Amino acid sequence: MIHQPSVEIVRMSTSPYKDQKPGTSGLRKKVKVFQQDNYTENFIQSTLLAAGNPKTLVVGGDGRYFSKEAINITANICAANGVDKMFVALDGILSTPAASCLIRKFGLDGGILMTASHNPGGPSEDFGIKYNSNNGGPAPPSITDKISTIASTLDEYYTIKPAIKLDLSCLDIKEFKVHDGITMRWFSVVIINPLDYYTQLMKEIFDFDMIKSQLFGKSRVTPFRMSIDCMHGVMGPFARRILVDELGAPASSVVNDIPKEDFSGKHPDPNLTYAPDLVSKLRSDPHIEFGAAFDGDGDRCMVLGPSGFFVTPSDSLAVMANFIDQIPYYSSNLAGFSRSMPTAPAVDRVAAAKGLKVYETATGWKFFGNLLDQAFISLCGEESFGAGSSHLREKDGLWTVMMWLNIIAITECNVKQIVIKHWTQYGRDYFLRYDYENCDAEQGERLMDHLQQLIKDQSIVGKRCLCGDVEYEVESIDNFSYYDPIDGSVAKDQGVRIFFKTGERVVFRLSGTGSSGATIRGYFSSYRAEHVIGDPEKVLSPVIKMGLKISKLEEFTGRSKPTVIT
Ligand code: VG1
Ligand code: CO
Repeated sequence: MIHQPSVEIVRMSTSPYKDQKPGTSGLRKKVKVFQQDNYTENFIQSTLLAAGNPKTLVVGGDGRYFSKEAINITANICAANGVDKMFVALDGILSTPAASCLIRKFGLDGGILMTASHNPGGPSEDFGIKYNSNNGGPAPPSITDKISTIASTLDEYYTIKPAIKLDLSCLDIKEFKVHDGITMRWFSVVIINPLDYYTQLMKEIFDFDMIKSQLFGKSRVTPFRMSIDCMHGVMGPFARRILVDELGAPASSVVNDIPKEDFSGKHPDPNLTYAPDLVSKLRSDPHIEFGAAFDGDGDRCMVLGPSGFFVTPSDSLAVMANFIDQIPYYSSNLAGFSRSMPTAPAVDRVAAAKGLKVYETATGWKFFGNLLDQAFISLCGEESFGAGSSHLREKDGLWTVMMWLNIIAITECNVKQIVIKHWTQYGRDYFLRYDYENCDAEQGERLMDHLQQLIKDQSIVGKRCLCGDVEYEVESIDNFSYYDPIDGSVAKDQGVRIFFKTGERVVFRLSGTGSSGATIRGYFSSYRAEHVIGDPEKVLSPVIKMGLKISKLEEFTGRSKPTVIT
């Protein structure tokens, strides 16, 4: 007979923390901050209250340090707060897209994800908690604002005694009798393997047999070689299952596939700076045709072609948009596309050619949720290595890989050929992002205040500046607001945009995913209908110079160089 332990609800007094304000994607702080007395308990209690006391949840995360403790804390608080059923991922390993998949598949009320995504992990690094709603997507600002409001005055939370300690290492169902002194209810915990459900979803979208035979079948003259770097994040088991077990790629195609609590001491951020091993592997072995790297929680993906040919995420989105109607899952009811404001508008050109609408949102996946739910869009993405579609409500790194493999299979071209052909047809949006990490919070504020002042007095509009032999004229400067066409909500001050008469654009905004200080992001773009083969640094050099001059970035930060260029 299964033992069904009895637990009792207890009320605990606590003191509020004033800093529990979710950023672009959840609450991210140093592990030590989450380890403070009741810090995690308070945040989970506030989240459950703000979310309207969900009854069914999925819980898991990117496997980083402190995840298991946080999952257990969450289980105890959920049991005491009226949750009936909690699905927990095996070993706590749940990619962000797989969480979205499970919420939608089982019709759950929401999900609690232990992730700080691309931020480093380990005892002295970052931890994070994010709430997803019943559509499978990140909670909208209406909920995240409520979480911080509740957290700022919270003086009690509810938990159970004796405390539950979950064994996450095997598939299991556990039922607990929860008493509050008067009544009794059941709380069940189901440990599941998310791989099965996610794989099934991928099979609904993609023709596995076709991709398998085109890329890994015997008819191919030279075997297709790829290298997929999981960066010791959550994606190892997912990539191995789908790419190796299902599609038949050689086992060596997937590397760094064991999830580690500290991502092996590295920064699980898939870009040219933080994934140098993959880049040099492709550069030194021209026979590897395709490369990809994921971030810690598996929603971001960097795509590389032969010899390390780099595909900007803005171009990757545009190429996927160009081919999406060749995939039956999408072609029958193709809707529009969407991109975050800082993302270069390459996808807009594809939409125009296909007669589809494009929506420009604020930064952060939560802004795509309504558009996807109302079927306004089929595909969306951000310049920060995230793309996704109507199949889920999160960006999805492995889906991005599958899209590219599908495009390679149907075109019989490599990544570089596909992208160059795209530029030849549509022109090229040269794009670079400069990140200035670890600035002081005041430095970031002073820069944004200065830009805000320029918006107020508008004196730079019409100003001309000679760079080399080209004269640039500022056409407009503003701070982007996103108006949600579905619920009418407005997200203000989402990034300062400076447009030039000749079409160039510079954007500055502060990151909302850091755990301390400030990261300033500068985004520079310029379109060329012709001259599509060129070095972005050279092409964008005048735009970057103007942007840095107008913003006085060096004066405010003392930085002459960014920490990361993507
Ligand atoms: C960054 C990216 C943004 C992305 C967010 C969450 O936000 O710019 O596009 O949605 O990270 O991605 P910010 O505010 O730091 O610029 V993830 O993969 O870290 O959840
Ligand atoms: Co992520």
